[in-house]
Amino acid sequence: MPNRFKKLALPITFAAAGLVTAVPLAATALASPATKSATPVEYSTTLEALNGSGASGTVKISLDGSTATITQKVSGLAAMFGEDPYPHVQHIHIEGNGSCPMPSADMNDDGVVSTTEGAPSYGKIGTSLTLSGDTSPAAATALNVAPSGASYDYNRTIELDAKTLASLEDGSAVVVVHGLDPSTLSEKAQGEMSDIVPELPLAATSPALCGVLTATATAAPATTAPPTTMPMMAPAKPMNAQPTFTG
Ligand SMILES: [Cu+2]
Repeated sequence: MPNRFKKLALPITFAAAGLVTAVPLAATALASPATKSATPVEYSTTLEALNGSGASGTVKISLDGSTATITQKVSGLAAMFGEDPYPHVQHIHIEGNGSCPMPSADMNDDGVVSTTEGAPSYGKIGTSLTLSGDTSPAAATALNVAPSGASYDYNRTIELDAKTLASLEDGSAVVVVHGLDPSTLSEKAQGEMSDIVPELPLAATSPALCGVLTATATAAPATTAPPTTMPMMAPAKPMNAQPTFTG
């Protein structure tokens, strides 16, 4: 890279003044990726119940370049699927409206906003938040690597693809956790099969939690720490001296 830069810079030295401005531009372009990876960005969301699941949760994503450290806590989800802990497939959905669907998204009036019916709001699957292995959309309905049970903590560091990263940046990345307790569904919905996995009941794949990821903070670089602490320390002196002033 330095070699290429020298070759590029040489002809520019002989060029007209107008072209010289290309040098700082090129330098900025080379420097920016390093700056980006040195300053992790944090995204987070509060997961809200969908389809009357009564569940709740939080998700935090610390992003360093394309490496995402995901910290998620959920509770109140459907606990059992027959004899087994209920598997909850979960994803970062992308390229939708960057929102969670309203009950009015239920197009077939079965009382459930299915995964497909919610898609105009939260978009398609960008990343599968699995316990291990594949995190691509191909692993979207892999029940054996889905977190399970009514409550769980999910912690995993994964690589995000370009599409998911782009949606995080433009505010259209949405976390969706799937899997409803069938007994809470309407009679009509209880008799239906899943819109995305035909061999499963509708309840198994329908969304139970949803939250739009927003950039909450840029991890403070060490250089900004002193200015932040200085003003906080300054009022401490008058407060300590307060008895003298009031007396
Ligand atoms: Cu999903």
